[in-house]
Amino acid sequence: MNLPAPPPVDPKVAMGWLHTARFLTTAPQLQHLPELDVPEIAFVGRSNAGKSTCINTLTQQHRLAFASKTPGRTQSINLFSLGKQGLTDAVLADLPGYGYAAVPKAAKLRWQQVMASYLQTRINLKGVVLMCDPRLGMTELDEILLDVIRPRVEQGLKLLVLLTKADKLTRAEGAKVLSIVRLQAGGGEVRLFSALKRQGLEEAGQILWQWAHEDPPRAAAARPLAPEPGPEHDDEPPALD
Ligand SMILES: Nc1nc2c(ncn2[C@@H]2O[C@H](COP(=O)(O)OP(=O)(O)O)[C@@H](O)[C@H]2O)c(=O)[nH]1
Ligand SMILES: [Mg+2]
Repeated sequence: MNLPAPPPVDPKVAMGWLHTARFLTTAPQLQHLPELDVPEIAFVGRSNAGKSTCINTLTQQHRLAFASKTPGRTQSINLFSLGKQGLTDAVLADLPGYGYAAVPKAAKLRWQQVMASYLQTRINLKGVVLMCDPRLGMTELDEILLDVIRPRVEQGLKLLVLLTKADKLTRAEGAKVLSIVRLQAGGGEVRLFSALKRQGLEEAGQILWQWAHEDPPRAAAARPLAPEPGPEHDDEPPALD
């Protein structure tokens, strides 16, 4: 049964939520990742696709994910917490970029394996944001990644493909690449995105907010800041209902 789509969240709410991002931890290997019971949203893409710039723009924190001119450098999974009043209700995971030619082959293969097992086994993974440079389109490595996550996407894992640096495309080029990648993204959403022009920014924020908030909050996640249960009040007036 298909439930009607909920109304989109106010973009101000979605962006305000993303702006709460703060560094949580860095994990050089999968076994170093903390077990979490809040929804996790992973950012993946080729080196130089604009992933760090995208994360920094969405979270409005210009050094959260290091945008760099030396691609292939980030070799760990970095987690960032999201949520108001210090309460973590979701986590962003910044995965190492792939496909950078100068990275030694053994290191490349190791990272492909780490990434694949992360995407296949991370229990609280709720959605994947795949960033692609639309001038390259979906590359072979992007396709491999989509194949890796396809079984989970069929079971409800969310997918958003962001075609980055859209400011470099004409309107016609943008429309064309959008229609091609929509066919390739089987079941995922696809949007044009430009950090430079802030194109598609709020819409991406709304999609991520929706992913993180469509299930009722888990009691365990909300516990740290929930008020202690007070003593029963015998003198309270009976409820008028
Ligand atoms: N024109 C343009 N360039 C961008 C945009 N986003 C990123 N870039 C550039 O693309 C290059 C790679 O960006 P970066 O975020 O480091 O990519 P990453 O390797 O995927 O993390 C940098 O030179 C950025 O300045 C964008 O929206 N528009
Ligand atoms: Mg980067």
